[in-house]
Amino acid sequence: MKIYINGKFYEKENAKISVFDHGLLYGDGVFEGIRSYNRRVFKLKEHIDRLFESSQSIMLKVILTKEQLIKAVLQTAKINKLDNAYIRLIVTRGEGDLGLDPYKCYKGATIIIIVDKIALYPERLYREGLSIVTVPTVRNLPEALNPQIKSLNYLNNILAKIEAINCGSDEAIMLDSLGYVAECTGDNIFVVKSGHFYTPPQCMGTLRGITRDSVLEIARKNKIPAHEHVITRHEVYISDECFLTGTAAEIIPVVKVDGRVIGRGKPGKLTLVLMKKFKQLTRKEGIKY
Ligand code: PXG
Repeated sequence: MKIYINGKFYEKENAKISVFDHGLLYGDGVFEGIRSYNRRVFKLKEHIDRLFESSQSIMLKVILTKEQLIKAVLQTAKINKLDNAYIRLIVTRGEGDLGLDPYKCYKGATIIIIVDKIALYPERLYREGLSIVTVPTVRNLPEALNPQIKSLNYLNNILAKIEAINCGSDEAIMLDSLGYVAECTGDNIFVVKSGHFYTPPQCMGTLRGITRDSVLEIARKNKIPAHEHVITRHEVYISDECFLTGTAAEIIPVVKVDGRVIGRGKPGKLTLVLMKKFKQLTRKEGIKY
């Protein structure tokens, strides 16, 4: 496996950056999780745009231009000879001293790690559906650390994941500070009611997921009404179907929430149609390498 760091490729055991990098010391940096299918990087431009939005918001200078970053990702995918891959693009604040001040940092690292697969959930759960729970840890407040910023600081999500696992559950629903459904620890959430899709609006403390956008795009094309709307736990409990979306997870059905069986307790019809359409989309779109 060849890992890209600042324009050079290293074997895994030699791929190292400084312990003084604020990405490590403070989670000060941004990242993207990207996938490739059949030698095409899916929604690469969208991921790069979001990375730049995250870095703009935290005043982090990305050394490469968007075009150079796209090239670097494609080159990393090509050099590693993987047809299907999970690509982690990371930009750190760089080396500083043992103080918060980001203006003292230099040598920000641009890192691209690529692996042949990522299994967020066991394969069985794509057929059977997830059982998820609402957890006490509230999603970061947009006015504190906006979930739109895909930063290296994922403790908020990790705490929620710990709570879910401690309850014997596969995944957590995180609420926003008002008590509305925000998102899961690494996925966006959708419910289906009477043939309509609903997902929380991005302003309510959710990441604007690229898979979420793909689902909204598929819904539009297939004339499935889809709404970005606040969702309460009650609305999740009484939904006909529920599913999660994310680059790593792709689209995964949910069949139980806080002990309530959703629909018939099996992956829903529209969810299954959507999973098929999403698969088709991933096989035909993307930038070739
Ligand atoms: N919400 C959060 C908090 C995320 O971290 C999503 C939603 C879905 O966004 P995309 O753009 O991927 O549809 C994410 C993305 C991991 C992992 O290692 C997590 C994500 C992506 C890639 C890997 O758990 N989360």
